[in-house]
Amino acid sequence: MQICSHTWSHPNLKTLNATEITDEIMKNDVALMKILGVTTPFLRPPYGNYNDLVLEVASEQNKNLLIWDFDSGDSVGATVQESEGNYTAAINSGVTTLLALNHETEKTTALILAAWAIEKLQAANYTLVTVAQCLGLDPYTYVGPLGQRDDSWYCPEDVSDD
Ligand SMILES: *[C@@H]1O[C@H](CO)[C@@H](O)[C@H](O)[C@H]1NC(C)=O
Ligand SMILES: *[C@@H]1O[C@H](CO)[C@@H](O)[C@H](O)[C@H]1NC(C)=O
Ligand SMILES: CC(=O)N[C@H]1CO[C@H](CO)[C@@H](O)[C@@H]1O
Repeated sequence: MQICSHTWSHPNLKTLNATEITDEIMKNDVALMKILGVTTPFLRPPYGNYNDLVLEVASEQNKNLLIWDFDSGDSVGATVQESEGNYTAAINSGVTTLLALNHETEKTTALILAAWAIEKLQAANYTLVTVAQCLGLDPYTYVGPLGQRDDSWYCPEDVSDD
């Protein structure tokens, strides 16, 4: 497991200015530091959306952007069976690496699809690694003690769970 950033409130970063992008990155960094005691050098932009400004601000904030090259389809309505078909097609195509997009917020992904995919990929001799392991980079730029929950721990109600 490796925890990365996905921004604070899941916006389309292409629609934000530099200040707003910085705020989205920093707020989530503060939360990860409080909850887990880590700083991540990786960020997956919501919807996979980014532009030159996003790249520039991410770089200033010491973040590498992560993009997938395989989509299980779980967040856009694929059933478990359809997602399994997508994995099987990818495996059968002979690709040697897969950076797979899945959403644990989809209950069936967490409870059924993930276990199925792990078994199939391992049976096909894929080695499962974190992104950091794949790139030979450190998973975190800082690892320290967990924070203690206090009044500053809250979630705004408008945060999307996608
Ligand atoms: C960025 O957008 C925010 C909110 O729309 C606005 O208040 C702020 O002035 C903008 N900052 C810059 C530098 O354009
Ligand atoms: C996986 O690797 C093992 C050991 O090298 C080999 O026997 C097996 O045929 C491979 N399986 C596939 C599906 O390539
Ligand atoms: C992202 C992706 O490839 N999704 C496909 C998964 O499988 C379903 C059903 O075959 C397709 O409709 C999706 O396009």
